[in-house]
Amino acid sequence: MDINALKGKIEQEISSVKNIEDLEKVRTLLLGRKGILSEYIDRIKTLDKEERKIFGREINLLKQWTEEKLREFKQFYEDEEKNRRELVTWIDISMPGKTPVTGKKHPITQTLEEIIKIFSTLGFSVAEGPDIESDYYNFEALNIPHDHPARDMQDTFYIKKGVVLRTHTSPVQIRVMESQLPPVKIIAPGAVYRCDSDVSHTPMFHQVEGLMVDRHVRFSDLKGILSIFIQEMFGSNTPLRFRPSYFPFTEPSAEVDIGCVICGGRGCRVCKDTGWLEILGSGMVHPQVFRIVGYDPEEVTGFAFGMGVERVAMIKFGIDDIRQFYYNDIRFLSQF
Ligand code: 2NM
Repeated sequence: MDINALKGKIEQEISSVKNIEDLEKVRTLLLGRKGILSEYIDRIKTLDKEERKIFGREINLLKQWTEEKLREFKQFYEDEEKNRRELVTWIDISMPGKTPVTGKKHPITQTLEEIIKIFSTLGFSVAEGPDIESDYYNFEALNIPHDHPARDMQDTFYIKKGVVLRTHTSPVQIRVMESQLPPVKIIAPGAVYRCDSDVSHTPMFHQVEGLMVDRHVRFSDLKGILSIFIQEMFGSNTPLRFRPSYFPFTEPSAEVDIGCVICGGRGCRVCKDTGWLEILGSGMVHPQVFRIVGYDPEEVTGFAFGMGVERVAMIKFGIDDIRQFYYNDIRFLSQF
């Protein structure tokens, strides 16, 4: 019996092991009941006494050596498997988390809410009314004459004779004045409709109008409230001016301009080289409007104003095409 040849064969088998499955196959092959070593052990019985003693010891040592080697290999593959598992499940707690994609409020909603917040702080409450209005509330009660261009089919969406989509939120204020006595201090935010469409007009847009009626309300109150609004909305260093204007429902009337936010007042395409941007219209409520709603113009006075929310948002965010707000392109909307 050639022990060295057997050892060579065992070493060769062990070195062919590549993984834990190979290892179990080789264990059976070498140490199994019908394995190579058993075969040799069985043959010891056939030897004479002296040889049996020598080979018995040699084979036994070889068996122990083989068991030890297979143990080492087993340990190696088990450690390797354990390391691999730890590698995949290891969590680096210093890694930044995955930020979930969240929706945002539409820039017009953001602007509208900011305007409402400022006037709420100044003591105005919010009033609302229907989008579909009668000719009476939209025009007649506002002292807008029958031949006024604003009533033209070209500007107003007529539902039928005497019924329109409101062209401003002023009818809300008429309804409030009809239903309650002064003092009144309200803003009327909401959608309005005009038959017009280009870079600065959409057929539906939003307005915030305001109204303050009480005894002794003066033009200086209008100036004070609107100056504070402009400073809150566009920054405390924003230049502003009150420019004489005309509306059928106010007398006197004034438009409020702010220094052009694009060119800083030097003159550019956006402000048409005037250095100023028109932000809102305003004035002292016309005595005729008060008579229509049943207020006594000898007892009370008031100021009113109105602004386009899209226009405010365009100036605040530097948008040059109003239609961008309504394409619903997420690449545009996600910037605000
Ligand atoms: C504006 C400009 C000036 C206005 C007037 C009234 C009411 F109902 F009191 F007569 N509401 N809103 C008004 C005044 C609106 O928008 C440019």
